[in-house]
Amino acid sequence: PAQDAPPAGFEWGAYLEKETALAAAVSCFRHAPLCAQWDDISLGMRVEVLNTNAVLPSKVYWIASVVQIAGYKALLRYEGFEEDSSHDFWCSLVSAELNPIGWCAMTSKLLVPPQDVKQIIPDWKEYLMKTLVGANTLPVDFYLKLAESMRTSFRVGMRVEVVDPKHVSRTLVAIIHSIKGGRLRLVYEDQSDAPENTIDDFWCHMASPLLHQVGWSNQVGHAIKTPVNPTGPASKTWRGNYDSSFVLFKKPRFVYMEGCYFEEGMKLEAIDPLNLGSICVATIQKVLFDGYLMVGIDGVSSNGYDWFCYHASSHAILPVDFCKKNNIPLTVPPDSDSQTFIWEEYLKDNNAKAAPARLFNAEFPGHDFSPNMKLEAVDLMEPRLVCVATVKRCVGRLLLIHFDGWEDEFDQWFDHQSPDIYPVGWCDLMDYPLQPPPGLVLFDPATQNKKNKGFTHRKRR
Ligand code: MLZ
Repeated sequence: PAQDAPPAGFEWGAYLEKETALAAAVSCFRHAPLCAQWDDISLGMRVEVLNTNAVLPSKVYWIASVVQIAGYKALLRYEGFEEDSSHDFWCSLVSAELNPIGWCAMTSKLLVPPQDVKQIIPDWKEYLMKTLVGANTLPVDFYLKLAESMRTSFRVGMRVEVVDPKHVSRTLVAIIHSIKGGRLRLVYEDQSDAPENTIDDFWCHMASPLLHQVGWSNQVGHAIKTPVNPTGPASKTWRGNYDSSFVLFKKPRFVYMEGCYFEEGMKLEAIDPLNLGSICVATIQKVLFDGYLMVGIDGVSSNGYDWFCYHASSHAILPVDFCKKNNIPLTVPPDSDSQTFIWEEYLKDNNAKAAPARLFNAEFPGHDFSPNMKLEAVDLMEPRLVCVATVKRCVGRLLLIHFDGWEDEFDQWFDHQSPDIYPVGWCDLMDYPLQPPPGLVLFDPATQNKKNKGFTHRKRR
């Protein structure tokens, strides 16, 4: 939609240079298109690209080498400029503007050296022969692989169940309205709470743990807001064409629920679903089927409306003392003092036991993220927004993500395999609007004119 047009002016290349920062590599993001192919992309690789340094009436091309890689973006230098970086330019490696060596010959395009180097090199043929020996180029099936990795079996019109952001302990039925880059715009079937002339919607990635097939809530014993009365006003109901079938959804890792397992009342540490930058003292409030758990943050409310469903294999739930061991400030209940909080005493005072550490998913294959790396990350409190962001801390598999230009209060913890973090250049590839750091671009209609359509954060606006 027009109102979501990216605010002109943000360029990753210039921004990275200004911040002297590196971008996390595409291969860090398991769900990102071409993740598995990224080993073939290397510095010094040669490509054929439009020559913008020419004064000819028709389009001509030239060979360039990759001098820097940042996510899906590359800094290119036309062949012939050698050590001269003054004409370097950033380009997307996945924009189809780059072609393998040999493409011009194959498609009868003209290769013409840039205006500014033409004079100094007398014999181009010989020059290229020398410089191209042993050089890599784009794999021939690069764009085919790209197209393949962007395919999805989700379809517009499918009905799904998704967490109710205004009431996170229950789900709602929603319809897939559109799909972009694997992110789904979901429109709730029941629009009776939507203000006049607006549509209540929600964005999430198709691999999001918040998304389920129709029937899931009943199957696992999760609360669901009863679908609207079908005789209600038609304008207040969105109708889907068909139910999402089970096969589309990534099944969480199997957990044994027999024997020693999570029990109601056990204490743990958990990422606060409504304040994703804090890890809190929490309690297992209910054990559902298929390994799902309802977790409540201690001391926030007692009505159960913000109990949150985490799977037992989720990396958002952690054993007691996780924060202490990792030097992370633990958020304690309002009537406790974080300076003096000791788990052992808290458990005794509350006559509760800690969930045994062996029940938590400790699988960690390792990752290549490190602090200060830049990426594009979803603001999960307003999941329509994909923002310019930085890895602030890495603690095991968890990443603390900072949104550039926003206060630390907006920081959020993500699992390194979260489907909501993307390489630099992902928005560009998907034609999805990227939220630049505020202040860097004068006017950003996407964040300034829209009301929050996501979760109600415990503290922030
Ligand atoms: N309504 C919020 C939007 C914040 C978006 C931040 N993303 C990192 C505000 O303007 O405060």
